[in-house]
Amino acid sequence: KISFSKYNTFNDINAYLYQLQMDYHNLVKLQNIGTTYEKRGMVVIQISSNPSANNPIIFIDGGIHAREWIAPAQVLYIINQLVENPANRDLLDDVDWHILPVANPDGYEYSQTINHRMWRKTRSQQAKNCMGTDANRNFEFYWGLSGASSNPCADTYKGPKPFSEVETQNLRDYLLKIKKNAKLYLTFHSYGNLILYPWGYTSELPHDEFELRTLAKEVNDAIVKAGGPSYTIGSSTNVLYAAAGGSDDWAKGVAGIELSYTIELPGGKKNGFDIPANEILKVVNQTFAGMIVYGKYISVKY
Ligand code: 0X9
Ligand code: ZN
Repeated sequence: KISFSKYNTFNDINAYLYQLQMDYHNLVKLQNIGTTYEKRGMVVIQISSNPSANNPIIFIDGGIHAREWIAPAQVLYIINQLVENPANRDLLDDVDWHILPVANPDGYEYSQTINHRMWRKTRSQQAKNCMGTDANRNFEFYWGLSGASSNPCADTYKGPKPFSEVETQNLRDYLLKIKKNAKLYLTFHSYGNLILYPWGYTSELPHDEFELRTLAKEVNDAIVKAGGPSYTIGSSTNVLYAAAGGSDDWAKGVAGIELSYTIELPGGKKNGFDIPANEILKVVNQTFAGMIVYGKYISVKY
């Protein structure tokens, strides 16, 4: 029931993951990494053609921000191509892919209800009349230092404390569990055509900035070659703004996953978050060309 000519519901996305586990049981394993504030299950799909090989892991998530619907669609397409398109089987030879298509399920579902299209945060109760924390300000790495709000009613509310949200706790605990083998962290957002790398909390650059930038350029070249837009490349702070507590900074700074990127996908013409449904497939297919580059890079390096 999932499709790339409409935006799928959280239930349809999860049902698809369970279907893949049944149809491709030698390739796919699901891992429930915990439940959300509203008790939805967060499911990671592990895709591996050789689970005993101790391969390097690429971890991907989408939908940390509820309204950025193209992100779960992109991540779902990556899953679809890795599992169901035999032409991509070689991408599984030396790399395992662990993928969380919807990192903020409560928010995603809420943004699909009437009048709440622009919801960004989680759905936990924070004040009498204000719900939600910005999950991408809630990670414990220079938490609250820059670009985050202390106002529970604000869209960039950092939360009452680091990892106050069960959703960010679940993601944290899973990444800590796989960190030994995890070599690349990719988190999909929208919009703006940006390939961002740390740091987001400071304008200072990481020690391996050259590698982060060079790989991003190769990814962009592949996307452009596939007919996609050209992405702006740089550190989050320098390209966008300073904002501490993001998952990308935490993945690199705490979990030690040195290659860490936030990809801001293309936007739509009117409302930036509303790419017309009939353009989803084009966008996610163009971006997938970049995933091939990431996959090859990790398989050659490790
Ligand atoms: O502000 C964000 O969280 C991201 N942009 S968005 O428009 N999708 O909200 C950018 C995050 C970049 N990374 C960090 N600041 N750590
Ligand atoms: Zn976002």
